[in-house]
Amino acid sequence: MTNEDTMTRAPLRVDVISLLPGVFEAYWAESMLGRARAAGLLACRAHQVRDYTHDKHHLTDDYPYGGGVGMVMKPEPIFEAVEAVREGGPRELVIVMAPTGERFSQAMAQELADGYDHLIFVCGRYEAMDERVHAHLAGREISIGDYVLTGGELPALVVIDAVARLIPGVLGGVGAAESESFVTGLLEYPHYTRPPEYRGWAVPEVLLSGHHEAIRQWRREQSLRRTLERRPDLLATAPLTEEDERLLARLKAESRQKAETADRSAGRHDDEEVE
Ligand code: 4G1
Repeated sequence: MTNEDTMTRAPLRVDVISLLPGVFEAYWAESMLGRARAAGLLACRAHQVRDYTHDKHHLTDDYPYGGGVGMVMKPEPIFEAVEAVREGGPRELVIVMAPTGERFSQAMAQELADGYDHLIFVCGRYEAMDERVHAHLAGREISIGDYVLTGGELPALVVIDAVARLIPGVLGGVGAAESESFVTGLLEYPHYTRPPEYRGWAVPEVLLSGHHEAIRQWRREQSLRRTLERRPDLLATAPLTEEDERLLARLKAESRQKAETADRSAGRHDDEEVE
């Protein structure tokens, strides 16, 4: 038995500060996080930032100092909402979702799952949040990628989903976490289920053979082939066996040969470059 089988962890508490808390509640209610919540592994709550305003119009945004387009989220309701949910424990972290944050990754999801019992997410709307939120409230700033969005809600849901499924017991059963591409460091092999033929597209014969070693080899080759074609950058860090290295050398030689054959049929010779 391993430690992970016997050690229990504190349930993960997640609080979100947002102008659209209903978005979170809807997703949590429908997804498997609902079950994890019911099982007491996760305690998720979304809070309306507008509830922390004090003025009669419940204003959460204002004009930018210095002028310019768009509105800026006021700092006071955000600070007060975070202070209302904060307990101040050592395993608590305030995460501000922001396009200027660190790029989110599976490694970061693992760090958050392992390192904290209480995550507080702050989501922006409008053009931006007042800089004092970023400078003096954020324990960490995270971005899920470079594109323009209307708010930080979907990014926060992405991070919460990736972290929550790493909490032991949240995922329905074991195993899935093991073979995933981020664990092997390679892209995944293709998956098939019934029927064995659909619209003339057959499932690869080897998968129906019951020959476990042949299946393992086929899947590994598929993973390596796809990674070489689509994400060669991953090969620099993926843990590879000698068998993998031999297979990769063969696949690389194969693709070089293919390229040469294509060149010859296009009337090019040896080192000629293609525009
Ligand atoms: C400039 C994207 C602005 C967006 C440059 C990923 C995006 C939070 C994220 C924006 C947001 C780029 C994220 C932009 C996000 C204030 C409210 C910021 C929404 C806001 C590339 C709008 N990961 N975007 N600004 O989208 O919150 O976490």
